[in-house]
Parts: sequence; structure tokens; C-alpha cells
Amino acid sequence: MKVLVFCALVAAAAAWPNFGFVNDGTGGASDAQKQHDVNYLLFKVYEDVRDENLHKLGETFDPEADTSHYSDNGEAVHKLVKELKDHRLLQQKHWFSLFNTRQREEALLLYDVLEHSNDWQTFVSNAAYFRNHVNEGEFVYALYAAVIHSSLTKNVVLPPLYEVTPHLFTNSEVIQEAYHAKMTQTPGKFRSHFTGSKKNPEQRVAYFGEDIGLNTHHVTWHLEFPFWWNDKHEGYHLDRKGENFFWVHHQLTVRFDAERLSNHLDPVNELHWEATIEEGFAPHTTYKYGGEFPSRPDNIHFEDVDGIAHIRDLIILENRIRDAIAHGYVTAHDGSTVDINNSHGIDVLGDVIESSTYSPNVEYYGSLHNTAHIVLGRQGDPHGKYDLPPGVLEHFETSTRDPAFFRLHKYMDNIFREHKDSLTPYTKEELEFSGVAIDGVSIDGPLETFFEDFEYSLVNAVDDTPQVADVAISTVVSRLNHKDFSFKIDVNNNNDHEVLATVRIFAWPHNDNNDIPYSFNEGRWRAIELDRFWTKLSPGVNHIVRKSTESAVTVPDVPSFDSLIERTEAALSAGSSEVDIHEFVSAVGVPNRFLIPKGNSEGLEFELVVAVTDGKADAAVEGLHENTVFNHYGYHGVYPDNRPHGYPLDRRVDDERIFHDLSNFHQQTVKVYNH
Ligand SMILES: [Cu+2]
Repeated sequence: MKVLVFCALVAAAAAWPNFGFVNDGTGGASDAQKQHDVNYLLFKVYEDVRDENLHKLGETFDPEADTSHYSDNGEAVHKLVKELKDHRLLQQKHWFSLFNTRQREEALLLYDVLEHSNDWQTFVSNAAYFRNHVNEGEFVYALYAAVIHSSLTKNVVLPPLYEVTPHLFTNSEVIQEAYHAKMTQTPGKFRSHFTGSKKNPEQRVAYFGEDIGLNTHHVTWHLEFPFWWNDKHEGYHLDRKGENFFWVHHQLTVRFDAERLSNHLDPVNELHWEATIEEGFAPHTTYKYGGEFPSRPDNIHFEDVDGIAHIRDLIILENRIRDAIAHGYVTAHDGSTVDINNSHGIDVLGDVIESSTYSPNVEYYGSLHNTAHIVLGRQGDPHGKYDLPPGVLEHFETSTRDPAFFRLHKYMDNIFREHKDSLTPYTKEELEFSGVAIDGVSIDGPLETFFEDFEYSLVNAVDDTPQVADVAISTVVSRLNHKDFSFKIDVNNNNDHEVLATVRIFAWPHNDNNDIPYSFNEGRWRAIELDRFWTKLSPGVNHIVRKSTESAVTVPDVPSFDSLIERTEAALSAGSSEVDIHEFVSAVGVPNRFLIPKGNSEGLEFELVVAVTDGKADAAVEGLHENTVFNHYGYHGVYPDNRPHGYPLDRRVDDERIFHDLSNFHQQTVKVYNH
């Protein structure tokens, strides 16, 4: 019997090549216990931990005492402890930015310790210990990244970041009111306003860039697919990371433009290194420690940023990348060439542009995206004369607040488009799905958006001590939402057998800002992905009903920190080993509230497009289609859909009749209302 169990465990371990350690999948603690620990590690992260057991671990644990509990024999923990003993670590109560090389190194040292912890006891003891010793920003980053990537924490739900580090999401005026409420022990509920005034046209779309759910989506995506990810070190590969980088930002870009059209604004102009940055930005945001986020006035010209980059060098990097696109290949570090004139090219190009550790030649192509973020973020104080902390563009939590973020990403999106446009358009034969035809598409329920109030807690924003009781402090923000609806898709399968199908749903704005309809080729590039799923088609007529809440590109609201703690404690006291919160495990998608762009009172027209493609040909891995959802841009393991993101609209369309002749493709105009 013992031998059998042992074999089963070895087999289980073999299925997880990233962990040399053999365990039963739990790491010695229940999901409910892990959830409890993570909750309390993140609760009041600037204060002493409020859990007795964690407190004790923080005081007494010796990280180096028994290195047999680490899959790297303690290599990471020795490094981190040495830095700590040498007093080289960033002080506590100081700002932290992932774009700061040294600060990132420190955060990743802790991430590595957690990631190489073989069991929960080791993981949580290290987290509790280093919570007392490393900078709080570094700690939060390392713990979030570790919980997302460690096999020990598969079912742990991370509390919403806007309640863990509210300063990065909440206007300073409201934070001040929160401090006042705490000092006077008066409960308070304060309304948040967007940053600008009505004199600023950009204010009309501030509800998008400043939405705390959208900010969470953006920061979570970058946690799931970090640019620093090193396969050798972390033990596994993040599939199609470069292409995902393109796609997630492309979708942000086209979604933002659709919101602008809805608000009578022109689409975003791309950023240009030699032109004026027209829009300034006043973030109205303060670091918890380290002063205010710097502002940028209107109409400034790019200046070199001391210690980061010359504008001239960025232009050279851009030219090298555009050269690679024109040639159809990237030159690797060793001088060999990597062909990008194919479907996989976008993945390579994403790695090159971001850049990530997957870039074949970072020495030559540099890090256009990451460097541009810093350079743009520092334009308020490019020479460091005023000793300001990093700008909003140097944090994934805050960057979409600045309209210049979308200018920067439009610029990069256009470089990606140059590549996509260089590929041969799909032929009718490639796009066909033999025997399958869409008979009709209808929408059940209204396509209707509206604004609603949303409240979140600021209890973690303010300082306190255990001797002073908490009072309820929260803020109310206005946010976009929509009514629920369903797609009803009638598909005829004329084959005499069941077939597997991929259903892909997109929409693009019918008219541009001058009220001129987009051509098919322009529209398809602006297509917003609404959903992507697998289904089986029986012979004959199939009625597919797909609810808006089921969309694979969106996620529901994460439960509040309060309710997360409440549900966890209830589960633990009921003796349950898990907490019923599985639907919130991934927060990487766009908030479901943002599934469709804001409409207007007369109905804003969109071209709705449904493509039903051959699931068998699309499936990247045999059998995966049976039990796999696309999981919002992110997937651990091989991404189940073999097609490029955006397929079949990702390539240039010279002759739209090809699409209109396809029986497995459907297009119709729909209206989105806003009341
Ligand atoms: Cu980003």
C-alpha cells in the first residue's frame, strides 16, 4: 500500500515539473487556512500583523534553520538573509516601484523564497518573518506574485489591491478625509471624484482610466505575465507571453477609443518622441510614504531623463524594431535570425517591445515599453532636481489614470499593427468551417450601460495601533456597469456527426469621430473581444445561449477584504477546509462591468461580429477543449487556443467579401444605450 501511494505521489510531482518537491498538493494546510493566513498577512500591511500565530512566526522563525524545505536548497533565502544582515534592503515606510531596478531585485528575492518554499508552513513562516523586515511595497508585490504563481496557493483569492494599498487607487483629498475620520474616531463615507475638472475634455473618459477595477485588471495582468519572469529560475514557461502583452494592451487601446467615441472625443493620437505631449496630468494621488505623485503640465516637449534614457536612443530602438518588421525577422543575440513573418511573429515582437526576459536580443532592441513608461512618467522632473518620487506611469496600479498612458500604448499598438499588416491575409479556404453555418444571432436583454455607486473600505489606508479601535471609513466611486444580457446564436451543423466549435464574439464602433462608418479593415482592427468559448455542435440546428456574465475575457468583482475575511473565518469555525470563493481566484480579466462600452441615449451603433471556427483545428492541445475555458488572456500551461489572439480579424483584410461569403461568419449592427 505504501509503495502504491508513493508511486502516485511521484506521478503527481512529475506532472508539475516546476516543483522538485513531492507533496500532496496541499502543502500541509487546508485552503481555508491558507486563505486566512494570506488575508492577515495583507491586512494593515504597514502595521504589526494582527494574527497571533503569524505574529509569533514573524518573531521566532529562522528562515535559514532548515533548508530542506526549499526546492532550491535555500539558495534564495541565503541571498535575502545576507542582504538583510548587511543592511542593504530598502527601508520600510518608503515608496516602492517595480521599475526601480534595485527595488525590483529585492522584491524578487522575497518572491523567490516564497516560490521555492515546498510546503505551506515554510511559505507562511517566511512571509510572516519578512513582513517585519522588508519594505511593505516590496512585500505586497512579492506576496501577490507568489500567491498567483505558487502551486501551494492555487485556490487562494487575493484581496482587492485597492483595499490593501488604497493610496495607489484613491485621490489624496479622500485619503485626507480618511485620516481625519480615524483621528477623530468618527465613521465616514467619502465620495471620490475623478482627477480633473470639466474644463478638461479628458475628464469625460476619466471613469475608464481611473476605474479601480480596470487598474486591478492591468496590475494583475502584469503580475500573471511579469516582464522579469525567467524560465530557468522559475521552472516553467509562460506560454505566448509576448503575444498576450500585445493583446491585453491592444484591447485596452481599442476599448478606450470606443469609450472616447461614446463621449464625443477623438480617438487617441499616438505619442511621438519629437512632438508635444499635449495633455498634462495631475494625479491627485499621494504615496502612503514618500510624498505626492508628480504632475505634468500641458504641452511639454520630451526631455532626456537623467540616468534612464536619451530620447534619441528611444528613437533608435524604435527604428531597429521597425526595421525588423520590414525585414520579417528579428536578429537574435548570437547573430542568428528569428523569422517573424508568421503567426508566431507577434509573440516574438511582444517580447522584444516590452521587453521581457524572453526577448531574443535585449542588447540590440532594448526595452522600448518599460523605458518609455519611466521616461514619460518622469517628464515632470526629468533631471531629478526636485527629488520627486516616481510618477503614475511607473506603477501598473496607477498608470492608466494618466491619459498619456493610452498615447504611449497607441504608439506601440501601431508598431504591432505594422507587423500584423505585413502578414498575408487569410484566404476563404483557411477561414471556412465545412458544413457549419450561422443562421442568426440575436441578443436577449438590453445592451444598456449605466453608472452606479460603488463603495470600498479605506480602513487599510490610515495608520493605527491595536489600542485604537477601527471606525468604518470608506469611499464611494461612480463606475460604469451594464445590464445583463445573453447572446443567442443559431448554428446549423450539416455534417452527419458532432463537431467541436470555437465561438468568437467581437464588436467595433460603427462610426468614427466624424460619423463616417469604419471600413471593414479599419473596424476589424478596432474590434473589442467580447467572448471566446468552445462548444459542441450536434448535427442539425443548435441554439447556443451565452450569458454576458460568462464572458471569458472578464472577471466578476472581487469580494471586499472585509467579506473575504468574514467568509474565511466562517468556513474555519464551521470546520470546513475550503472557502466557497473559487470564481474569484483569477482577477486578470477586464471587469465584467466593462464588457460593453458606454452607450448613449439614442443608441450608439456597433458592428457585432460572430465567428464560429473549427474547434478541432483551433485546439492547441488534444482534449483540452473538454474542460478548459480561455481564462481571460491568461493561462497556466499551453494556451488552449492555437489561433492568434483576435483571430480571424487579426490580419489585414483587403477584400471584405471573403468574410461576407463565409457561412460561419456573421455581422450585424447593434445599438448600445446608456441611461
Ligand atoms: Cu501594461
